[in-house]
Amino acid sequence: MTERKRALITGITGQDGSYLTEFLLEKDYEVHGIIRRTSTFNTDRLDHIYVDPHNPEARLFLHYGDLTDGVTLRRILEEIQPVEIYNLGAQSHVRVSFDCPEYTVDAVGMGTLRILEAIRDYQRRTGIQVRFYQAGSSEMFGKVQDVPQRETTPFYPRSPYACAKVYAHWQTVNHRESYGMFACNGILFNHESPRRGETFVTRKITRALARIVAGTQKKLYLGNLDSKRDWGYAKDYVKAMWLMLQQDEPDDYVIATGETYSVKQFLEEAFRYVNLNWQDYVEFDERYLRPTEVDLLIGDPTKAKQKLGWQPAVTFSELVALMVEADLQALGITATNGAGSQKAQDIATIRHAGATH
Ligand code: NDP
Ligand code: GDR
Repeated sequence: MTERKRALITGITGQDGSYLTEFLLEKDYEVHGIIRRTSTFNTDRLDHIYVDPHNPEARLFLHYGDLTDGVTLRRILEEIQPVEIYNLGAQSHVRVSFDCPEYTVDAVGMGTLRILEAIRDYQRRTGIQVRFYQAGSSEMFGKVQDVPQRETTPFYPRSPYACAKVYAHWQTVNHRESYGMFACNGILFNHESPRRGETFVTRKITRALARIVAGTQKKLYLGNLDSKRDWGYAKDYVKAMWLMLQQDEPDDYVIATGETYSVKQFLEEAFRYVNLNWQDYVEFDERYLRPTEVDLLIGDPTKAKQKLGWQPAVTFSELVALMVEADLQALGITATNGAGSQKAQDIATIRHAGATH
């Protein structure tokens, strides 16, 4: 009998961490995650799959730690002895990174270095190889230089968050080349879901829309509506992370849909789903503008398609439908749009059978 694979995930309580955990549990992994101590529970996205660790069937375990605390990271690595590490932890909000640049860079940039160095020492001491995934971002491309953006497109980061991700990217490459580590960078374009953090623009829109339909919110305040993003479905994207670590050689991959839509188009699509006109509800608030904006992101996922056999399953309009539907359901509102509702259910049940949002 082969031994069960053990994975460690930083950022396990986040959108991607929760989907990746489900994915790995389905593949019979034992999954360990690092969580931060908070004054209220922050494990909502994991509660449906969490099993009391006293239960012999338990395969999901949580450990207190922080990417800014290298000693604890090392201790957890030594204790768990994982064969795969997924570094998803980050202060991941671009606008907030302008407000808290030093902390953002510490967690995102230095945090990655801390894990890489811990792995390096662990491997040298034990001779056991650990495969490492770094959660890179399309934000690293920043100012438009090349369309669509691919693995060879130069980086031009436009925020403290993106600058830190560029550092983490190159440090991962450097550890791969210096020490022969199996370390991969995923360069993931925006990916969303009903579990998306409430302050990112897609979820902010779908959540507000549900409240507008419920009659508990009148206006939605947003910033720049003209920026364009390559939006995919988070559940599709965590599979790509895993695929990268199953290859013979470590490499870096762009993960994207290859299509781009503006924030305005997202608004149109979402409000149309409930037969409302977004112009009647959306107001501008300069608070949501960034000192420097990323205007256009569109990725070329050809390499991932060819080498990983990966491709997205959910289209832009299906994604919007899924998110709107989930936020409506959360407020107990059903089937405002019969056809759309059926479509969202089909996506959830057929393409991603058995999983919950
Ligand atoms: P989320 O913001 O939903 O989750 C971030 C996770 O990181 C949370 O679990 C959070 O914990 C944790 N975290 C934050 N700060 C620290 C810290 N100092 N130490 C340890 N953990 C910390 O992000 P996503 O799930 O959307 O994204 C996952 C990763 O992928 C991030 O690194 C993000 O930058 C990157 N990325 C995301 C994309 C996207 O479109 N979603 C696209 C490209 C890259 P807590 O719950 O306690 O706050
Ligand atoms: P992004 O996502 O910055 O692309 O980073 P976000 O949803 O925050 O912004 C997308 C675009 O929408 C515009 N926008 C607003 N954004 C927010 N959050 N709130 C608003 O009110 C608002 N109004 C307009 C923004 O200016 C921007 O142009 C996400 C994060 O998940 C990163 O961690 C990840 O690396 C990248 O995606 C890829």
